[in-house]
Amino acid sequence: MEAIINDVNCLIVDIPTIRPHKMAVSTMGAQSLVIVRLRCSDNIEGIGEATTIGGLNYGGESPESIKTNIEAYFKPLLVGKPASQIAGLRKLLNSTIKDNRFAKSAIETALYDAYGKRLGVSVSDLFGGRIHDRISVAWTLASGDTQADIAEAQQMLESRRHNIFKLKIGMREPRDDIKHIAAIKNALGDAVSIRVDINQGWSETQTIRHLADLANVGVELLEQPIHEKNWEGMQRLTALARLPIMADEALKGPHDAFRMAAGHCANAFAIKIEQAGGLQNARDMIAIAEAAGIALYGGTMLEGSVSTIAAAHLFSTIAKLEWGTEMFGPLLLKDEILTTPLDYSNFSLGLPRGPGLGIELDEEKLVFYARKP
Ligand code: MUC
Ligand code: MG
Repeated sequence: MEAIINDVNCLIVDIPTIRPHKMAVSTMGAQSLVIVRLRCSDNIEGIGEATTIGGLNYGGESPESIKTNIEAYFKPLLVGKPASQIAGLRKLLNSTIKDNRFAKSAIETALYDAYGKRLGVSVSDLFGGRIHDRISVAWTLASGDTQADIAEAQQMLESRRHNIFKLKIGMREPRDDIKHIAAIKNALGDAVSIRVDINQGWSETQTIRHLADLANVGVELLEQPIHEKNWEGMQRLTALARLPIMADEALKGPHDAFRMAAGHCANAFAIKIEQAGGLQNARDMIAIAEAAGIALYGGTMLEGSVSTIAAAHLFSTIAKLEWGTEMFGPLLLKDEILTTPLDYSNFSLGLPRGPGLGIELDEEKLVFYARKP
């Protein structure tokens, strides 16, 4: 008998970060994960996650709005529907609910998790099967202090956790940022790859002025330096061919990916399942990038373990992730909400083998960190 969706529940879980995470958009001291639990008539539960950065600092959806919208608008559409008809449910949600990409991603993740558990296969199997058992994972240095960043990076290298570092810049004067990057690169040497993310903090002219400096101090990739709507500026920066330019905030789904690819507005795409509106949209964006010869990077919204591993399942099925991934979100949090933490070792994240997402929520931790009304 066909499994039916019986219930959809949402929980906001607030977990402190291991240190303040400073970005041009906001400084984060805690992360709020919206955990979605989708109960089906065959007793299978699918789990998903929607997580934003700094409440409304990064985009139009906040943890609170995601929970409210799922409960008020998504749930009535989903309850009573066949749980395995994911394409049909996606069509229903997209035709009834505008935007809300993060909420849609959480629901779609939960549907794939439940479907995988039902069939006894992993989410990566549902996307064609994994090509990689492990994916490389960068770490973001964003303490705001150069010496603290160096010490943190050295610790990551010694423990063989990360050797690729993304630096968050754009809060200081550009010349101070360049000194900050140079000091970190000099201290760490050639064993590491350094990229920078400006989170739209610079103007196009500022970026043009400092492209050569960034390249000279060893930056390998420049992420979203200018405003997300300034696609022509991204196109001009890419055409300068001084540094590979990666689009992040500009990419809010397959339409953006297509238009950015057609306009030669980036050399690389940061693919984020939540920004994309879900796993399938992210897969479509990947296909567009592959067809256009645009390099791929697995991006994060500093998500917890559920969304992180969902994205990792998808990324494991991609033939070439030229710039690796930054699926380190759970490591930025002081505590883990899974019974078995994700496997971070040897500069990479290992994919679990179990059905669905292959993870299990720790109920006690959820109760402990759940936001109280
Ligand atoms: C972003 O803009 O890429 C990803 C890593 C990190 O530190 O911040 C995020 C968001
Ligand atoms: Mg970014």
